[in-house]
Amino acid sequence: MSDTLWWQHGTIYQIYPRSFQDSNGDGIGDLEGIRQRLPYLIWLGVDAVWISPFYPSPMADFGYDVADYCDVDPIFGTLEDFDRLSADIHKAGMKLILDFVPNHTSDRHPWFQESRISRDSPKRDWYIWRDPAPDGGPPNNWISNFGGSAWQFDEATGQYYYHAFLKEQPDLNWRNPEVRWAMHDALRFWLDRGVDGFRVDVIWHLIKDADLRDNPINPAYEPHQRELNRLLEVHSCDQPEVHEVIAEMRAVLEEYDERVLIGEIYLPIERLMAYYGDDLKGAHLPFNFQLLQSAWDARHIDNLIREYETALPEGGWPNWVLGNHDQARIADRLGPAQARVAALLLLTLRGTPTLYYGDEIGMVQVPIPPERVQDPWEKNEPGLGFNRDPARTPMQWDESAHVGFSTVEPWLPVDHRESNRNVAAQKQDRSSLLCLYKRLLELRRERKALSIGRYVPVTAEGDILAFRREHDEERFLIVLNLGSTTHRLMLDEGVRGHVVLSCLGREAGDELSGTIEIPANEGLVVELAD
Ligand code: TEU
Ligand code: CA
Repeated sequence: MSDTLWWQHGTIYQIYPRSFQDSNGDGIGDLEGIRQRLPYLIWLGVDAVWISPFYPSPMADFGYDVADYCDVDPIFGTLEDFDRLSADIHKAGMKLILDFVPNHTSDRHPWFQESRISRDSPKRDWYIWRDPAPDGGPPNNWISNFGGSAWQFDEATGQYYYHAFLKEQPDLNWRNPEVRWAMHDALRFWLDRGVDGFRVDVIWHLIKDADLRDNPINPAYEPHQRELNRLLEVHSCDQPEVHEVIAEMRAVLEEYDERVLIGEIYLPIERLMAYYGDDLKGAHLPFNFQLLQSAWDARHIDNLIREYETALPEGGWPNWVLGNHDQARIADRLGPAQARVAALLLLTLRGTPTLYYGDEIGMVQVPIPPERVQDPWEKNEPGLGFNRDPARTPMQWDESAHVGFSTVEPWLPVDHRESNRNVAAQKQDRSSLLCLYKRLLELRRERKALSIGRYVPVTAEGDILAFRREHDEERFLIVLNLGSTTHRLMLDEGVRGHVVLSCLGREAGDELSGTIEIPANEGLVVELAD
């Protein structure tokens, strides 16, 4: 497909490396484990692998607290392991995307160690240090994403430093050009080693208000919400100057061929679009988390697809995400029947799909006993349902004691509740969710209309969501029933087609015209005839 780039027509698969495959029997996944499982990803038919952070880290936030941007944590292996993995990924014709965490470092990073020594340290201004307020308290009212003040007092120099996440994750000062240059060098380190792109962690956080003004109170705050929501994040993120910083990062990638810059951004559609940048010089793909955050309602989702498509800047490439390591598992949220509908939706929408490991076998939230909680957010704001561990449990390869993930008890519990919720069982069963994913990925590769074709909205009612995808002579109608009763959809006069793929196993080749019945939980890919 030479008219589009790999990150436009391809599918991205996210691996949380602690939980994909353990190769050395310590109960924690590693790079060599990922390499051993590549045949699975090739069989499945994804095009690119994004690996969550594996850099040296004290693991206060499981790798999102980086102590060295240019190495591999011994838990995950070595740089040699990385090179082997990268070589095998590329040999298979796949691409490799790394997770880049530029907003903050670990408090053990040598830069921060040096920064905290004295107020005159050459690295002092690499972080965000401020004097206490007149009453001795924190410099402003900003709240950490994981609860509590976002400021930590440091006895040694009598100042506070800012941390949008844990106190073990001090924020870098991206207004300082030295910080930018150092981080650009880290990008080049991996680009030179052959990585094909980056998913940039909390990219909308990089620049804060120059005067660090207080955030306004959120009048809609309710006590069951995270503490962060007490305030509106008006001054602590999404500042206009961030776009210049992103354009500079993008320019570093442009020194190389066909690399991709993906931004992790939790913002409403209209603010998200700014992250494509002026003249599309920002992120290639500002992550679109709409499906993760919306009620599973056909009318609602229809609206948000239209809204998103309409809001895209000219030439901006869309993308869709169904799950990640911070969110509850999609199959848990929707149940097994709608998880199939969701798969069909993700892989037929216009735009690059990102798939979270395990979602293709319908992994659900795994209960975590209190004594095994790992997530620092749950430890900081316990009992409110924020624990991210249930969506980060070991990949379920088979039915053995440690689900084929490890030879020992893994770092998080494994799920044994369903005997067919694993790769081995679902590979054998043509009606499984895994086989549906595989078939969808195959179809998407075969039929250009489904990957790069136009999106054309179709009017439908009730629980039915419908749209068309078109490219040259190829035309598909996608019809999904997001509800639990049968609905009818009237095809326009003269329109006919045949079923290519069905969530409920309806015969491929079935001819359709006139009024079609769509049972509960059905999803159809219909090829239209002219
Ligand atoms: O997540 C950023 C982020 O905003 C989430 O923590 C979000 O607040 C939460 O999941 C609710 O939607 C990124 C990483 O993906 C996450 O794992 C890290 O903990 C965080 O940044 C800090 O690096
Ligand atoms: Ca291991």
